Amino acid sequence: MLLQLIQLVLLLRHGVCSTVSSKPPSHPVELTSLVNLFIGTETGANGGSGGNAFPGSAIPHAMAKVKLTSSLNFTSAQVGIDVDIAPRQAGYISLDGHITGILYSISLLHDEGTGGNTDGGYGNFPLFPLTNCTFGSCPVQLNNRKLSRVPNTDAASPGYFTSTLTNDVKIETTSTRRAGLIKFTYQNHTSSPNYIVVDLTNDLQRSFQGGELQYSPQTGRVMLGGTYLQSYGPSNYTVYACYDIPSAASISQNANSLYGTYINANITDRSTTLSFPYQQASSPINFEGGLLIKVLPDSSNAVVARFGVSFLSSERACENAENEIPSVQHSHQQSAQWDWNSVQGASQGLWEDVLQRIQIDTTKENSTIVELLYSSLYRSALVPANLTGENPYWSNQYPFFDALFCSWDTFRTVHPMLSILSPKEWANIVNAYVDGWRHTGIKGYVQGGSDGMPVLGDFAVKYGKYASKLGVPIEDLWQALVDTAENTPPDWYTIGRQNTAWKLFGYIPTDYDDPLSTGLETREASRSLEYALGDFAVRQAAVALNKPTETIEKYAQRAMNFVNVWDPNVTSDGFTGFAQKKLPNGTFVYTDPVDCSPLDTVGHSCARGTDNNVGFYESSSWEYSFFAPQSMATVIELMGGAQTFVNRVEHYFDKGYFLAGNEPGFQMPWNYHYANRPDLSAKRVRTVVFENFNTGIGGLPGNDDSGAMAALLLFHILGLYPVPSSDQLLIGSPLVSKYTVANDFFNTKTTVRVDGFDPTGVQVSPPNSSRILVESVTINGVISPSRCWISFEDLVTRSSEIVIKVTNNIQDAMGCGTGKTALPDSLATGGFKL
Ligand SMILES: *[C@@H]1O[C@H](CO)[C@@H](O)[C@H](O)[C@H]1NC(C)=O
Ligand SMILES: *[C@@H]1O[C@H](CO)[C@@H](O)[C@H](O)[C@H]1NC(C)=O
Ligand SMILES: *[C@@H]1O[C@H](CO)[C@@H](O)[C@H](O)[C@H]1NC(C)=O
Ligand SMILES: *[C@@H]1O[C@H](CO)[C@@H](O)[C@H](O)[C@H]1NC(C)=O
Ligand SMILES: *[C@@H]1O[C@H](CO)[C@@H](O)[C@H](O)[C@H]1NC(C)=O
Ligand SMILES: *[C@@H]1O[C@H](CO)[C@@H](O)[C@H](O)[C@H]1NC(C)=O
Ligand SMILES: *[C@@H]1O[C@H](CO)[C@@H](O)[C@H](O)[C@H]1NC(C)=O
Ligand SMILES: *[C@@H]1O[C@H](CO)[C@@H](O)[C@H](O)[C@H]1NC(C)=O
Ligand SMILES: *[C@@H]1O[C@H](CO)[C@@H](O)[C@H](O)[C@H]1NC(C)=O
Ligand SMILES: CC(=O)N[C@H]1CO[C@H](CO)[C@@H](O)[C@@H]1O
Repeated sequence: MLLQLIQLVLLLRHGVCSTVSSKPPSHPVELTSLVNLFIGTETGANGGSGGNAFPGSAIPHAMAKVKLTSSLNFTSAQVGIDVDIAPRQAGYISLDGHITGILYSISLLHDEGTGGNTDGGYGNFPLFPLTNCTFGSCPVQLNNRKLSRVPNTDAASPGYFTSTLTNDVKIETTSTRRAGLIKFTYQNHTSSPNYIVVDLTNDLQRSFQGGELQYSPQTGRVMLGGTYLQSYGPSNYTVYACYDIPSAASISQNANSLYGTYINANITDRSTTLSFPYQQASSPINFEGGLLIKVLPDSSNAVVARFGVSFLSSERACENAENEIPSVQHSHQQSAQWDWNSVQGASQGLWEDVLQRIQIDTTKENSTIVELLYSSLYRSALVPANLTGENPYWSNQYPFFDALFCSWDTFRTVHPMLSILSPKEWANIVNAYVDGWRHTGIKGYVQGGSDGMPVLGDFAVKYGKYASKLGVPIEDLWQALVDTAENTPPDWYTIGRQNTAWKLFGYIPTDYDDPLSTGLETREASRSLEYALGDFAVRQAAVALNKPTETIEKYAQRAMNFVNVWDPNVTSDGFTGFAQKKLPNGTFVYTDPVDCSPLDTVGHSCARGTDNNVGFYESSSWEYSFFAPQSMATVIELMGGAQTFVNRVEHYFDKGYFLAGNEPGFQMPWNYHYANRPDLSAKRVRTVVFENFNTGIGGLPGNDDSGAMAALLLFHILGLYPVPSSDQLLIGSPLVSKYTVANDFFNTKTTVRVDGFDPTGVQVSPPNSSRILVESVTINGVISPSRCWISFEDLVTRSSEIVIKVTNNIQDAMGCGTGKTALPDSLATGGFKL
């Protein structure tokens, strides 16, 4: 029943969005046509950007309308091609590389712009088109079948991907949430025998541990399932698929050489099953297995395969395919068995719906910025992916999402962007976080800290009052926060926090054996900083949800604990005072502030390694010492005052401690705001944007990190930066002259217009004559006392007209304004009022 409803919704949307005549009049340009899916697809080898972006077809995480089950690690169907050159975390890279399979990548931990195994992962159940070979000797194995792409044939738009192989087979893909269509056009091979390989064992990293394949020659249906390793960490997962290839069925009678399974090069004629019992295998496995089937292209030389995927069973995968892409009746052509245009049109319609939440005059604004804006908006809505109804762990009425593990990447920009543009989808995702807490005891997936906390705190602040309308049980959310802040799970390495130590010491001591729990004892300095922000999230939720004053006060105090890892005696490059690890007895342990920065010459292992040489997770003390967005005034004081702070930010950039692609540095170009120098932020944001982002395949400064980089660029373009778990957004001068943001929960539209917008400011280092400095911010006709921040309420909760007046006269733009509320809030100076 419910699944039928999804289909209805998709078809309905298709009816609205895919025909030219019914295009919404306010959007004469199809915004999907402005998305460049190849940004960030350059290889990470030889100094390339390695954005690991995924250009294949997918729908947004956020669109279908049915509620079913619940949360941990996975993704929806994403169809793309895979190449034989690593690194290739997303399977695809632009430029060279032979294609080894056309497949759907089903990610568990990551799916878009992530690190992990450089061979990639989740490239399950590849298909591959072969032509003009003799059945028994067709090159079915990965290294024998691989082929190059015809140059310049890769193309993609939201919901569609195509490429052509050097065997002249054109590939096209489109997809729904859990299903999709793959079309092979055997262009010059109408008279040659044509085949498709269905590969069971290869998953990019060759980590197959067991599984099954079953082919039904009467119907052309292939049902498969297998267990594979995740691309990161030791866990495995089991996934299922169902392929329908009717053009094989039409010739699949009992004749020889029409179908057969293979093991390595050995193809067994008319064998229909493969079965490998689960074996704890260390990859790569030493055999390959799959199915070879002969296909009969239709009158346009095409063969279409429909697939469904599931994490529950292969039968379920078939149901998903049937429900999301039903057969079309009375069809004469085989390839018209399914309505390709309807599927692609529906996907495009869903994307159009996401993209129109930011409206600009696409013909008037700088075309590079337009392309960056919509491409970023696209990528920031790919994940986390919606696996509602596919939870293999438990079942209840709550939604289930993957990629929550990447909260360390996404809490800073992806979730705040969702809070502005996609409240309903965000509520869904927040529900999945809360449900993860319900079922694993403690919410949050740990990287540097427990970064589900700022996400939940942010939701409480912005939507706490409206939570029931959004379907989020807000008291459960509150319990999830408190539980995560108070209780220590037996093993806090994967989930939760080391709260026993945190509460006992007010920091996470190094070289301390916790008597009650275990975990990886490392990165204690940055964990202390992150736990302080986590407690700030609880404080903010306590305020928003009218909790007792003592509760608010308790977490406010703990949010200030970041000062406990401040060692005033450490000096680096002439600057004094840095965050450091600390022993239980209070003695600091020295980490060179340069360690794990781009200038680190030692090459420490800076991620979650088992060593404990450095105190900081994936970043340096040079960078992390700035990390206390809840009380930047305190950081300024610790660093020796506003001028020293400004000098220190300048030095951080000039010396090269900044790495644009690393999350702890996201706020750095905006930090001048806190020292009353928004003029410097205006310049620095432009340098950061234009030195690190562009519309090329190398246009990302590193992994897209589940859309974190995309959402960051969006904020920079809009001239905004979100303060975590708060209703404040730092404001600067945007890179477009006017934009409107729409929110479909509050039914609001806020327009931000730049008075005096100056196109010469849209570059890496604008001349002094460029009007990029904010002179005033006027909200609904009233001049704001601050030109450094605006509130979520002004931008989202009500429809506003915001006018940012810009100037090139520094005298008119010096400082954040007058009065106590001019500077953005800090806890230590009485900010974030009750
Ligand atoms: C996830 O999918 C479910 C089931 O189709 C749907 O109800 C929900 O709205 C989706 N949520 C998002 C954020 O895509
Ligand atoms: C098919 O292969 C045969 C034998 O290798 C070759 O002679 C023929 O030209 C090929 N046909 C096509 C269309 O590629
Ligand atoms: C989710 O990923 C984490 C990190 O790899 C892993 O420890 C955990 O077991 C995974 N959970 C499931 C249910 O697979
Ligand atoms: C791998 O999969 C098997 C079979 O599903 C399961 O028994 C085993 O616990 C899994 N191992 C890990 C490390 O996830
Ligand atoms: C090929 O597979 C068949 C059926 O499994 C088997 O009987 C035969 O020995 C295999 N041949 C080789 C060369 O491995
Ligand atoms: C800093 O150095 C001074 C002088 O050596 C010493 O008295 C003080 O205890 C040190 N402070 C810390 C926090 O280690
Ligand atoms: C703290 O402990 C360390 C390591 O045990 C020791 O070297 C140091 O002297 C102690 N400091 C104080 C102040 O007791
Ligand atoms: C848009 O901005 C980019 C980046 O500064 C610049 O290179 C380009 O010339 C601008 N385009 C137009 C049409 O002004
Ligand atoms: C631009 O302004 C900066 C700072 O106000 C000043 O140092 C610099 O000399 C100016 N450049 C020019 C070309 O006027
Ligand atoms: C080698 C060859 O003949 N290639 C042709 C295959 O078919 C496509 C589409 O009809 C042509 O564009 C190619 O030239």
